Amino acid sequence: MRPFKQATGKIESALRVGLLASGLTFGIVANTANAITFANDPNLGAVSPGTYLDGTVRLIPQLGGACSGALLSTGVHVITAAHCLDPNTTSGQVTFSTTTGPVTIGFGQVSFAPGATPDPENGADLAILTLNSPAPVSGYQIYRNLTLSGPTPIELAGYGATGTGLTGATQGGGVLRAGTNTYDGIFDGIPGNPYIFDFDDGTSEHDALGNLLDPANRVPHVGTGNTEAMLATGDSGGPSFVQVAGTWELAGIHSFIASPGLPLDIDDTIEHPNSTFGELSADTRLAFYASWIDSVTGVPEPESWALMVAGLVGIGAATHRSRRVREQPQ
Ligand SMILES: [Ca+2]
Ligand SMILES: [Ca+2]
Ligand SMILES: [Ca+2]
Repeated sequence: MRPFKQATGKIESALRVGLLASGLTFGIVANTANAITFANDPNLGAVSPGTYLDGTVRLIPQLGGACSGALLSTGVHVITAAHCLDPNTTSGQVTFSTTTGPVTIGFGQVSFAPGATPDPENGADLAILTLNSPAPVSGYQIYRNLTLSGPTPIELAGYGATGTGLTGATQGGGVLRAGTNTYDGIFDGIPGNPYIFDFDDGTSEHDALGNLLDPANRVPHVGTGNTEAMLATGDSGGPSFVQVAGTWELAGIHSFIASPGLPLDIDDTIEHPNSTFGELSADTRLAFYASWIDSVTGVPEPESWALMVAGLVGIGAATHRSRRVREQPQ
């Protein structure tokens, strides 16, 4: 199947407007507690401990406010959005919701992705925190497939604000919530090409990406029903997952929201996206940054293993060859 790729053009100009205009909103995302909004019921997505979502954390940076994050498979690294942290941050705390209650663990090291800035529009919106002690729950494997083959189902989570698609984010955060959506493509206009998805109310009128994408790649998709969810402030840094052979793999880290304005957005909030139906979200695409993630966490990349095996084979061949040379009669 042809790789599904977001096109430039109309979507880019529409998002540019939203991005530039919503700079203030990014600041709010980074510095206040807000949350995932849901199609109909703001309480629909509250998650109880004891599932794979236990690896999703609440992040309290030095500057105050709140974001979200996701535990990596090493059990001592949490990945989040770079824009959640002051560039000089070197410590802070994350809190896990576990079956025995909240567990808070400090971090004393911060690694920013190459190219990361406090502005998500520059891409590379990632940072990895090294915990001072191992997490009490299991972490996530990275989804390493770089291409999408059409709208891809995701589950997204975060500790941000909540509300409904009609109201946008209206209630404060601090509770872990999760819902569903689909990655509709990748955004060419930002380095690292973040995944993009939209908040659908089931109508083609508000199917933002079904209307905005380049016609050649457009796949109308009007949502996942009552569990359709959208990012709100405080969800920044939280995870989106793609299911692979029964396992939820960590595919994206929440980066920003944008409004395409009326009539796709149900209200006129192009300068201040409010997480209503018709808005867009972007997740930093971890497959693009897998090498950097592996270099920070110390997990060898699959390619490194392949190189090591190739190296061993090469040494064996060289030894064999030299022995044959030595054994040649004089
Ligand atoms: Ca959608
Ligand atoms: Ca849609
Ligand atoms: Ca709106």
